[in-house]
Amino acid sequence: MTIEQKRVVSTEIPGPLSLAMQARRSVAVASGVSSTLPVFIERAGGGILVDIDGNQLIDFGSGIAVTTVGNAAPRVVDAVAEQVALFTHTCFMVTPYEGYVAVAEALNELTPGTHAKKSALFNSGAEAVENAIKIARHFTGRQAIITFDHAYHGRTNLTMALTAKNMPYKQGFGPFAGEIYRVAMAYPYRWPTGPENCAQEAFDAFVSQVHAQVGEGNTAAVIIEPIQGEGGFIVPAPGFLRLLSDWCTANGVLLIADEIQTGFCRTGDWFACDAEGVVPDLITTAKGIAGGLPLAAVTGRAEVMDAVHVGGLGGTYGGNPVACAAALAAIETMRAENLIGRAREVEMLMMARLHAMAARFPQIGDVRGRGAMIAIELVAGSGDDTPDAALTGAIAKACHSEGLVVLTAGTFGNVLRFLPPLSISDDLLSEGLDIIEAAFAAAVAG
Ligand code: PLZ
Repeated sequence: MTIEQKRVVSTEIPGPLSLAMQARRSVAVASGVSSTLPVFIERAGGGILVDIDGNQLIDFGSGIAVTTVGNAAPRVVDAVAEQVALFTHTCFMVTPYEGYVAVAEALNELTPGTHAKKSALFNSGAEAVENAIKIARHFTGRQAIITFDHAYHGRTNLTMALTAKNMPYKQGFGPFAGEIYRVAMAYPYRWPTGPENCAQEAFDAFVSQVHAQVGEGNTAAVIIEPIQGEGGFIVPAPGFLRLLSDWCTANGVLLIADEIQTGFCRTGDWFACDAEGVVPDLITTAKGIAGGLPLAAVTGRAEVMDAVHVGGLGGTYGGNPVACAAALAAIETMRAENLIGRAREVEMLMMARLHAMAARFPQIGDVRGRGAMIAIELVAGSGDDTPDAALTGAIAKACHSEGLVVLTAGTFGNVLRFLPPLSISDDLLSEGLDIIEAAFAAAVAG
């Protein structure tokens, strides 16, 4: 069923049917699980989400960077239907099937580097990160893991420990896993001596901190998002990833790139590391890999992946056949529709508009990101970079009531981030940007 690619706001948002459903939900669903915008969705595709009140919302979220190929993308729908009718599950650890192997082959081919690689499949991003750490510790015989300010790696115990932000992710959930050490991120916009010094100074601080507080010889891995996601789409200063990668190689430390949010065409490359020519030892993927079905992976140097004893990795559902069929169809869609090229077009369109807005509104302190992973950081303005979370929330809310789904992010809650599906039209993109601009004009005038 095709959805007309048009925004329709025919009720208040949320509408009466969504409000009634929300009342039902609040009785049945644990309140710790929250929703950015409680409109209940009935259908979705292209760049549109259709709610149960018949409103058609423009999607600048992709379910947090998941539906890169679009919601209910035709190839994904067909592949899932076919697989689900054949068999739904055997458990790869009991009796295997081809789809899992084919996804591993695709990952080994598409991820950065031409060396021999192997993959293992899991269900969620957090589970992939957990397994990457298990593998890194096993291979190196070392325990310490270095993570960064503003990092996000998940909500399980080990990944909470890796994640930087307390509220809402960690508050009251400790104690956290040990042997995790946090260092400063090369965050150009907020680097004290200016963006031009950021890469080298952040790297120097990293080197001395690891040496003094951890010991290179105790360090199993450095884990980094090549563009930080939940932390606010922080693009590390150019050269920082390369410096880290070289240091890791020189010290027998593994570099783990968490490409769960950045991977699979999102940033205008297959993977965000590609833009800097950095080749990580291990890479974690999820989200965009399977067009909305739950699938995640660890891919890495064959000798690292094979260091773990037989039976040491696994899980009941990891690499479920339906999710694997979806992933193969999503990857085929990315190739056939040149979604790398499409992400770059989205970047050009969004960047031009957002830079123009930043010239108009001093509260837009920074415009950053790559491909269809773009954000603006909101501050007090006119030379004052104090984060403005209240303005960020107000603009997000104004966009929501106009039928545009936008997400916020950032350690200080002052980042508006845009993650449209790559199936969105230019018209919807432009209309979404018009809504954002109008929301700014109204908020800063008021
Ligand atoms: N690593 C880089 O972005 C998930 C989290 C939303 P899971 N990001 C969205 C929320 O509030 O829970 C993410 C990520 C990076 C790991 C993860 C974790 O992936 O599939 O949510 O476990």
